[in-house]
This record gives sequence, C-alpha cells and structure tokens, in this order.
Amino acid sequence: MAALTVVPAPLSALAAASSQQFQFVYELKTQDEARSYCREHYADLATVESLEDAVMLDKMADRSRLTNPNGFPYRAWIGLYDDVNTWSWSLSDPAYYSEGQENYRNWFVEEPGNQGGNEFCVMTNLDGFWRDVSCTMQYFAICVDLKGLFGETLVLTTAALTWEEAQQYCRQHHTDLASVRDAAQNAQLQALVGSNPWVWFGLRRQPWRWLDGNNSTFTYWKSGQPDNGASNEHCVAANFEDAGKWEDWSCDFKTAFICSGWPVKNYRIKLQVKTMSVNLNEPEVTEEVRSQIKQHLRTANATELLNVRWAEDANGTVFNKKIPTL
Ligand SMILES: [Ca+2]
Ligand SMILES: [Ca+2]
Repeated sequence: MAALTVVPAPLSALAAASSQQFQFVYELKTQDEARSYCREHYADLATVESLEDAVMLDKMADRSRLTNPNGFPYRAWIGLYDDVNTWSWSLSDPAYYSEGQENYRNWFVEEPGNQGGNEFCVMTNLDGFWRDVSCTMQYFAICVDLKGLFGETLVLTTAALTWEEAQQYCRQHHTDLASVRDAAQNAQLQALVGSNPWVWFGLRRQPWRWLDGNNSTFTYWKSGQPDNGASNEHCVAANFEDAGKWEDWSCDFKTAFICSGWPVKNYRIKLQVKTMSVNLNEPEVTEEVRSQIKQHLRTANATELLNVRWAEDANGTVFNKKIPTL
C-alpha cells in the first residue's frame, strides 16, 4: 500500500489568502532559520506592506514572550533583507554586454561597504577604483552616447548632480549613464575624471527586498535605522519596544520571528492498486500515477493550492506488495 501526502502549496496559498494573516513564533532563530520554519509551517517570513499591517503586529505581539537570554528582547524578524551583491547597470540592454561583462567590477579595498546603511550608488575617481556611496551625493557624472556616427562616446556632465538626476540627464541628452564592461573601458572613464574628485557612472543597487517577492515599498524604520551599525546588518527585525518599528541587524542574530500565511495542512491518503500488469515502483509509473491523482484533485477541488507527493519508505520505495491472506 502506498501513502500519499497532499499539501497545500504555501506560496499559492498566500496569494489566494488575505495577506493580513500573521503568526508570531516565539523561538529564537537566525533570519535564515526563521525563513525555513515559516516556509515549512506557514507561507513565508512576514511582509509588512502597510501601516495597518504594522499596527496589527504591534497589537498581536506578546511582549512577555519576546524575551532573549542573549540580550535585545522584543525583536522579531520580518521578511526584509538587503542583498549587497545585486548591483545593476542603468544601461540594461543585454545586447550591450558580452558574456561576463555585466559583472565586471573594480572595487576599492573594503568596498562596497554600505557604510551607514545608505550606500546604493557607485562612483569612481582618478585612481579608477569604485566606491559605493549615498545616491544623494552630488557629483559630476559620465554619460555614454551610443547615437553618434563614431560608435560610443563618453561625455562628462557640466554640473554636479545626484545619481538619479545624473541618470535623468544622461538619458535625456545622451543614451544613459556609462557602464563599465572591462578594464579598457574603465581606463577610458578614468581619463575623463579630470580634476573632479569623484564621478558617477551607471552602477547602483536596489536595497531591501521582501523574501516572498512582494514589491511593497512601505517602510517603517525606527529613527536612525537602517544604519548598518555592525557593518553586516542585512536583515530586518521589528522592535516591539518601539511600536514594531524596523531595525537592521546581522542576519545571524537569533530572535523571535513573524510568519505570514495560514498553517500548512497535511493530509495523508493511502492508496491500494489492484494490478499485476506494471511495476508500480518504476519511477515513470509512479510519477504518472502521482500526476493523474494531482490532476484529479485539482479538477475536483477547483483549486491549485495542492502539492501531491509520495511518502517513500527508508529504501525510497513507494508501493509495497500486499501479501494476500489465505
Ligand atoms: Ca562605501
Ligand atoms: Ca542597525
């Protein structure tokens, strides 16, 4: 007899449900461990996408259980994180880059460092090495012009601008902010820096993303946060000593956490097949049976919130022969 488990698929379940469903888990885990836990038992680590969400969490938090023997009680992970390696070019046309060129980098030592937690744009200077800095700094910028008769021209702006102003300017008057595809192009840029201490070019990153892929731009930072205080604070916890406002923390900090979605329900179905004609443990046969069962359940339930998988025994066997009793 074979056992079959039917599991509502967590991500689809979240999409079908109101996103207002939250669950505090009062166990101390790193953000990574917390995410695994949430994905196994609910849908994901929580996305907080509105003031209503934030207020609801503040009401839900049981502060008597938000303790931490290692200090810093009252915190709980949410699903916000900062991947400091997701740099992208303003000039995004893939045809502009040969293989690997999009990933050419020439960082100065200990850069990118995201010092102060707000360095999302990249500049260079006479030494040709790159540094991440705050996008609101005002520097001259190097645009690229791909429209001319002579192929590609690099052009230095005539005024100091923020990174976004520079992008706007370059797109209006030329093609885009300049990309750097290899060392030779980096040298060309370097030659244009001239007497300017620093210049912008086209590299920047989008900080802070939700683990469940939600594009919400709502923020609820505690005053002074994020600050990347420990130089590696890439994960976010809500602080219920301060109305659930957000703080960036090192991701290996162990604290309570908040999941989103409904508890995952598992159903186990036992299946008896009366046939001698095929070997049911042939992987193709097993998969075909699984696929047909899934299709059937889907039709019957008019829902896609189902995962169907075999419960294998220790040897990886799905079907066991029933010994007939005499
Ligand atoms: Ca920096
Ligand atoms: Ca911090």
